[in-house]
Amino acid sequence: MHPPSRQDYVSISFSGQGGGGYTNSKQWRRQSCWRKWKQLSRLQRSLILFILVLLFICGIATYPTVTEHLRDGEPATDGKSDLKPFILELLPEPVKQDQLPLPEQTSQRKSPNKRGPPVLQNRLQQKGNPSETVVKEKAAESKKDVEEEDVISWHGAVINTNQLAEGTKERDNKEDLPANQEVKPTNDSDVSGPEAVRRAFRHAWKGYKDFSWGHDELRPISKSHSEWFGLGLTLIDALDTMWILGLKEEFEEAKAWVATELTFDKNVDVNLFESTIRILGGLLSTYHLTGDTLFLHKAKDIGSRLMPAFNTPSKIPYSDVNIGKGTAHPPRWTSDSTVAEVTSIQLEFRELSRLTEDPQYEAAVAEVMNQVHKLEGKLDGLVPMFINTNSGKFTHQGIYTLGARADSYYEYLLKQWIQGGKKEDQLLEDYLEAVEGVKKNLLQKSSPNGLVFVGELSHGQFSPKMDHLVCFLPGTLALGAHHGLPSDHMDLAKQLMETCYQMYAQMETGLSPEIVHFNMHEGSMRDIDVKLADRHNLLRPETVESLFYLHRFTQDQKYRDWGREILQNFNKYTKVSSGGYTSINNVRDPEYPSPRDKMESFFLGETLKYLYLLFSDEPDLVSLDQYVFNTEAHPLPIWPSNASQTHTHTHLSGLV
Ligand code: DMJ
Repeated sequence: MHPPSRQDYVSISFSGQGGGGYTNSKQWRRQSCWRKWKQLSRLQRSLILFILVLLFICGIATYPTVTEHLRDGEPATDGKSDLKPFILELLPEPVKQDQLPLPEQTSQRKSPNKRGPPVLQNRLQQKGNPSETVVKEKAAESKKDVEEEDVISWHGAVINTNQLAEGTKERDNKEDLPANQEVKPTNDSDVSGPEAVRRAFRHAWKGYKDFSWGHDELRPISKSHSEWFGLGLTLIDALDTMWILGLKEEFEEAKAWVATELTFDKNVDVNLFESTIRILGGLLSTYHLTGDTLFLHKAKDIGSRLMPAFNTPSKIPYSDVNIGKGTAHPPRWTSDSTVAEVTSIQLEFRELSRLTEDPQYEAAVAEVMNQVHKLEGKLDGLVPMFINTNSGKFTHQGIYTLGARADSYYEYLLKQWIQGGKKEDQLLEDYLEAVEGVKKNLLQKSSPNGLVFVGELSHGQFSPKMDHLVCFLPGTLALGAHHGLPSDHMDLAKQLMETCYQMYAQMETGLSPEIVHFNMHEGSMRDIDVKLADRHNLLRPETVESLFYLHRFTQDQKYRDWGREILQNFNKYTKVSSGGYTSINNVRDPEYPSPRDKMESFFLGETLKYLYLLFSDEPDLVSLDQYVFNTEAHPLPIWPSNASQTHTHTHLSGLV
């Protein structure tokens, strides 16, 4: 006889309770509970039920998020239990730095321009998302999470001790105190105008120099850096800003790095659009401002290395290029490119052709514009968000937005027309038609205060959602009016400018979230709602960019006042004591805006540059009759009618 196996033993020991096994034991327990429940008197049962109901009500009453909704008269839809799945559905998990793919592997990081897989981006199609009203519960939760690891210095600036390398902990503890004392928030509001911007730039630059010199982006909280392309992105993006701000010393050290360290002969994947607007655009504009051919040579080098992107069946470029290998490819998940990306590289490539007298660059980007011009699938001049690199046709049709993935298509229609001396009628016609398309399909007014806003359309259904990215539009409309387009464009620009300002002013920190939703129902209590997943601020430039244009053309002081408020709030909530500024997670919580530990290169390339130009009294500093800014705020010359003049070497702010 063999000894009983483990299985035999289990089956024997449970067989008396109805068949054996874990499931049956559970069944047996349930039956016995039910029997006991039945044995209770009616009074006893009622008493137990009453206590359970009481406990449930107490639980609800002590849960602040829900009760605050009730107090506001809003449906309690963002209760804690369904919050997590809601956030997870909208946002990919924040990518930890050490989980990021190496630059050699891909350029497809989580881009601040939201060029990720469409499924993550198309919020229009997500039904039933609860609006955020008061979100203190969630903020408190995240605050608690981070507090366990961080030491708060002041006004939301946080030293994240957990993220520091072991070796640097001691040093930081000793050095933080003087750094904190050095930066006094009250002083920032004492200084206003261009000097305040110079000061902000120096502070941002200090962080970049100390902790991320030669790398792509500063991570100011952890005093480290992040790499996207591994090409010194912030340094290149900031070159012409330093020149315009008259920061000679900083400019010279950055130039020395470009001369001795910057090489594009690297096995890295870069995103065609991002590297065109930031690197090619930055180098070209610095060449024009300084006349230094170092920058032109570098521009030509990167420009020619980006050309393989256009080797596609349709000639609509791929999103990614390996600038070392000379190969290009679409993102991993699709053969589509983003419409804004393929139609917002034209200013730079056209200028490169003019300077080098090599027509290949201009020809490649003109082909894209000609194809997009003829494509079916537009709605009154409005374009879908995706285009296929094989067929050359629009995909994911039926969704129209002036925000992510479409925004700078409209901007570059107008700006190419201006760049080329207002001769290319097709560009102008497409732009004018699109502005009418916006008015007809996307423009609405909010309730109760009638803010004019640009919403989105999804398969005929209007959504009152507006990205902060859309705030480029007031500036672009005003620029068009300045160059002779209908004056009602200027009227609309002013109305939208007010709305973009309100997106800041109505938040508790005075800083705009990434996305807002406008209320349109009569009797609404407030104009603007913000969803939980949209409360972050990435130090974006679009609103201050438009303020610059509006002030330049109207000289209305209020635009400077609004810009000053915004700068003060950047200083208050995003400035990190040891150097740099950080994007934040929650513009609705002034107590704890929750730093994200990233200073995007466009903060130096765009945001601070436009603020400086807004405040500067230097007449026509970077004249809008001589220059057109690319979508990353790099000024490129408007082509003179005399084609032999190839650069507009301008000595600005006393720099030679
Ligand atoms: C920048 O890279 C450019 O302005 C782009 O057109 C949009 N996004 C960022 C800034 O928000």
